[in-house]
Amino acid sequence: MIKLVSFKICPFVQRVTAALEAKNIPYEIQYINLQDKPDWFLNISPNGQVPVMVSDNGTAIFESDAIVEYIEDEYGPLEANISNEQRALDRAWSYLGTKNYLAQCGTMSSKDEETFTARSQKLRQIFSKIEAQLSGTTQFFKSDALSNVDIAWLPLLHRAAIVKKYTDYDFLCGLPKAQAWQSAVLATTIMDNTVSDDFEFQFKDFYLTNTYLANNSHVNQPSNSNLSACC
Ligand SMILES: N[C@@H](CCC(=O)N[C@@H](CS)C(=O)NCC(=O)O)C(=O)O
Repeated sequence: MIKLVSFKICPFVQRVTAALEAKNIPYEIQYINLQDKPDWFLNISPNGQVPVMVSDNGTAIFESDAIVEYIEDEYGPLEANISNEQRALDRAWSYLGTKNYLAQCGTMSSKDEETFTARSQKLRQIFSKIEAQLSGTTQFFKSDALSNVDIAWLPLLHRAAIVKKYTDYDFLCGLPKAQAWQSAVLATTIMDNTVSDDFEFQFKDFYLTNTYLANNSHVNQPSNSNLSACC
C-alpha cells in the first residue's frame, strides 16, 4: 500500500491526501516530527520536507507537485477528456494556490498588526483573482465536479474557514463567489479524511495561540470589502 510521510498541519500534505481521497486510493500515513527528523526520512527526502510518498514499488517520491502528477499518471485523471490546454490552465490555477500555502501560513503566524496587515493584503490580491475567475454558477472552480484546482485550493479554503470560526477574521470577506466555493469544497465527502482527527486542535495550537490573530479576535477586515456582505 502507498505510504505518505506527513506532518499534521502541512498544507502540501493535505493537497496530496485530498488527491488520494478524491480517487479513493488506499494509503497509510506516517507522521514525523519536523523538529527532529528521523534518519530514515532524511535518507528518502532530498529536500528534507514532507510530503514524501512511498509508492507500491517502494519508490520514494518527494515534492507535492510531482506526487499529485504521479497520482494522475498512475491511477488516472480525476477528470476525463481534458485538453492539453485546459490541463495546463488547471495546473496554472493550482500552482497559484499552492504557491500561496506558505503565504497563508506566514499571515496566520504574524505576531503584530503591521506584519499581519501587510501579509494579509498580499493574500487578498490572490483571493480577489479567484473571485474574478469564478463563474458563481457552478459549485466548484470549473464545474459541478471536483477538479485538481479544487484539490489544490482545498488546504487554503479549509484554513481560512477555521480562522474565521475562531477569530471572525475572514480571508474571503467581501468575496461572495469565493465564499460559496469554499462552502462547497468544505462540504465534500472527502474533506474530513484529508486531515487527522485532531487537526483543528493542532492547527489552533500552532496558529491561533500567541499570534496577532489569536490576540485580536475581531481583527480588521480588508478596508475595501463590503463587511455587511460577509461578516
Ligand atoms: N515544495 C515542497 C514544500 C513542502 C513543505 O514546505 N513542507 C514543510 C511542511 S508544510 C516541511 O516539510 N518543512 C520542513 C523543512 O522545510 O525543514 C512541496 O511542495 O512538497
